[in-house]
Formats: sequence, structure tokens, C-alpha cells
Amino acid sequence: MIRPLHSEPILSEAFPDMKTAAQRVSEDSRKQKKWTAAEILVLLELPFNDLLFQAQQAHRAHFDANGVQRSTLLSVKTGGCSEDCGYCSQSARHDAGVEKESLLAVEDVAAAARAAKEKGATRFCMGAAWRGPKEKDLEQVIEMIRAVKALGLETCVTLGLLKEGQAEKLKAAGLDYYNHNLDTAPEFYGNIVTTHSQADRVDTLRRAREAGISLCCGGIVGMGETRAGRASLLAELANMTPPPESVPVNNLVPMPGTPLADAEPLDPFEFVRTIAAARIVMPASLVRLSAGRQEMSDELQALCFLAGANSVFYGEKLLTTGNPDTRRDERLFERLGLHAI
Ligand code: SAM
Ligand code: DTB
Ligand code: SF4
Repeated sequence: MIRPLHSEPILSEAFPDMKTAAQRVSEDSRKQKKWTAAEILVLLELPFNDLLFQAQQAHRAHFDANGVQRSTLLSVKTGGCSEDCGYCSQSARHDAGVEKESLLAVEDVAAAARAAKEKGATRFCMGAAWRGPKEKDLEQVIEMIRAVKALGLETCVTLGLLKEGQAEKLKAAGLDYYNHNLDTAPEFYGNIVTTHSQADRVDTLRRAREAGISLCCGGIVGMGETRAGRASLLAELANMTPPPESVPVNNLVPMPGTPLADAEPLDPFEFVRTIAAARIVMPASLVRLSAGRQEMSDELQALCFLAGANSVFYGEKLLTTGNPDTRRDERLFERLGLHAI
């Protein structure tokens, strides 16, 4: 039976004993296997069908195999960022044609969150193009979190590097998730970003975790890294204790005017392999098929779901680039018999 996405009750209503993401990940982390990059490379090198079979087994052991969680993203502060991340259209150091805007008003953010909820999103993620938030900006973001939380949505923000004490303020406002990606293998990070280090990002992840906030942390593939590099990024993510509750896997969207504008596109099967390996090494986490989905065929997306992806960004826009519109997603999910969680 094909169950329409919009009429499906959320999973916790359908299955009252279903665990929250944080419970699932923390219970699983007590028996957490530590992965070496070499072991993950072995996974990535398996015959495709064997890898997908293992990923399906891991997926079905932890999740409703046909459920997909939906998060809607809003850029609350666009462009003009001080950092030099080679993939990013919002860096003031690249000429990607993205205009610098000021922080949105709380009412506008609340209106966007309300619309996202009506369309079926369960989490609302607010992104800011900052190295990190200034105290005055943080106060306004806190008002946004309160307003979104009051709508009954899960809240997520991605604000860059956090200073001492900031994570606690976000938590007190009702923040559920902090998105901060490791982005690529530690040994490759310096090829992509020079204005901060990956260790700085690990520090922010620690601050968020210590404040009791769940983590949304993943990376980007297709930036010229090797397969061993992808294994190394996955090992770093999987060995966090506990691992991130949400793991976004972004396929590079090559933005004109950025240093990575002409990066060689990744073989789509390699992208699916990365999703499958993420599912195997972080079996209790939501694995999100993230940036680059608009450029993917329905068939490629279906392979990603088969490989264990069980979350997407939902709504026509990511931060500065496009995402499939909700009509295309509803049609695809209906054709695949996927339902909302
Ligand atoms: N400034 C904050 C930070 O760097 O964490 C938050 C915003 S930043 C744009 C959020 C994430 O978007 C990045 O860590 C990266 O993983 C992803 N991203 C940015 N540009 C991308 C692109 N062109 N293709 C794929 N992913 C991208
Ligand atoms: C994440 O891992 N991907 C999202 C979200 N976290 C903030 C961002 C994707 C950005 C894609 C490029 C753009 O729209 O500018
Ligand atoms: Fe700034 Fe984040 Fe873009 Fe880097 S990824 S340039 S920190 S907005």
C-alpha cells in the first residue's frame, strides 16, 4: 500500500514506544564500535550490492525502513562571511554573486517556520553565514529559537564557531540541534579552508554536546578528496562519543565564483557508497541526503534511500541554492512508498 506522505502520522504517534533520536544514539553508543578509517575503506570498496545489503540490514535493525524525516532550512543571515571555505558561495572572499543581507526579523522567521510545519517538516533549521555569532546577534537568534519551538517544531541552528557559554544560552532557549559539519577528512581540511581549523570545529561540537544539545554533523563529498579521505571523515564522525544524532551528507554544489566551481563531479555510485557506509558505521543516526539533491535523478535518490538515507531537506531552497520543490518530493515519496517520520 502506498501511504501518502502528508497524511502519515509522525512516527512517535504511530509507535508510542519509538525512541527519540537522542535515546537511540546514546543507547547505541554504550555498545559503540570504534572504527578505523582502514575498516571503513574496506566497506567502501565492497561490491556495490554487498555494501547496500549490509547498509539495509543496519538500517532495518534501527529504523522504520520506509520512514524519512524532513527538515526545512532557512538562511536567516546570508552572505558576507569572513571565512574562506572553498565550497561556499557566502564567503566575502569569493565572488559568487551572493548579496550580503542582515539578520532576518523574528516574525519573518516564525512565518517561514509555520509554513514549513504546514507542509510537513518536523525540524526547522536556521543558518547564518558567520564565523560565529556576536553576543547581540545571539540574542536575536535566541528569540527565533523560542518562536520556532513554540510552534511545536524541533529547532536547529547553524551559526559557526561557538564561544564559551554560548551553547548554554542556546540550550536554555529550547535549541534541540546544533549543525556544525566536520566537512572533510582532517588531513584534507587545510586544502579547503584556511581561516579556521577543523580542530576549532571539534571544539564547538564539544561545547554544544556538553550543553546537552543534540548534534547534526556531517560533511561534503566531491571536493577532490579520495575514497580514503571519505573513509577518514566517516571514521571521525562515527567515533564521536556519542556519534551525531543527525549526519548530513552533502554532495558538493559547485558554485560559480568559488575555488571549487570546477571540481570534478563525484561518480554518483560513490555518493551512494558514502551514504551506505555512513549508515553502517552510525546505525542509530539519521543520515540526511542533503545538498545536491536537486541535481539528482529520482532513481539516484531512491538508491540513496535504499543505502540507508532517512532524512532530507524539504522545501525549494537550501541556503543560497535550490532544492527539489515539495511537489516533486511528495510524488517521489509516494512512488517509493516512503512516509514521514
Ligand atoms: N557558517 C556556518 C558553518 O560554516 O558551519 C553555517 C553555514 S554553512 C553554509 C553550513 C554547511 O553547508 C557547511 O558546513 C557545508 O557542509 C554546507 N555547504 C555550504 N556550501 C555548500 C555547497 N556549495 N555544496 C554542498 N554543501 C555546502
Ligand atoms: C548541511 O549539512 N547542509 C545544509 C545545512 N547543513 C545548513 C546547507 C547546504 C548548503 C548548500 C549550498 C547553499 O545553499 O548555499
Ligand atoms: Fe562562512 Fe559557513 Fe560559508 Fe564557511 S561555510 S564561508 S563559515 S558561511
